[in-house]
Amino acid sequence: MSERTLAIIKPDAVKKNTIGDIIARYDKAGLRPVAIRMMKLSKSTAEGFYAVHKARPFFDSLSTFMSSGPVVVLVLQGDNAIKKNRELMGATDPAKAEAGTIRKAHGANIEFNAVHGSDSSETAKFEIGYFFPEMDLVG
Ligand code: IDP
Ligand code: MG
Repeated sequence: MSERTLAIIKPDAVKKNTIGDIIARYDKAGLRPVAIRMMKLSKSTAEGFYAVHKARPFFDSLSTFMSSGPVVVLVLQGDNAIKKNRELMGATDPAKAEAGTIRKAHGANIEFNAVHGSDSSETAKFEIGYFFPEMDLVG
């Protein structure tokens, strides 16, 4: 079933010039961008995006990291896009991520881990709406 997921190429990956490599991986996996936006998040925008984690000890550090430099926010569409993107990304901790995954290739540690991907259809809906009005989705 075709569905949409939200991906973010995080500030660490943008700084390392890996935008092209990461988007090529989406292309090869059949995940088609239907919206792309490059932006620098304010700290409060990052906090709102990660509100589900606000009780976690890493929340402040994560929000600071996510607002530390430009990011690329994408909506990807394809069959089983949510699960497929999670598989492409690999485990949250790059040290535990499988070979061939984005986080294995470009993540430095459990915080600076290169990419975000929605983890369910409910979070995908919230996350897509957080960055894009419906009219900006071209697919
Ligand atoms: P996910 O990105 O694989 O879905 P989540 O548990 O949703 O992982 O965490 C969101 C983000 O918070 C992670 O991608 C990572 O950047 C950061 N993070 C997760 N766990 C930790 C931690 O234990 N220490 C520091 N940062 C963390
Ligand atoms: Mg998550």
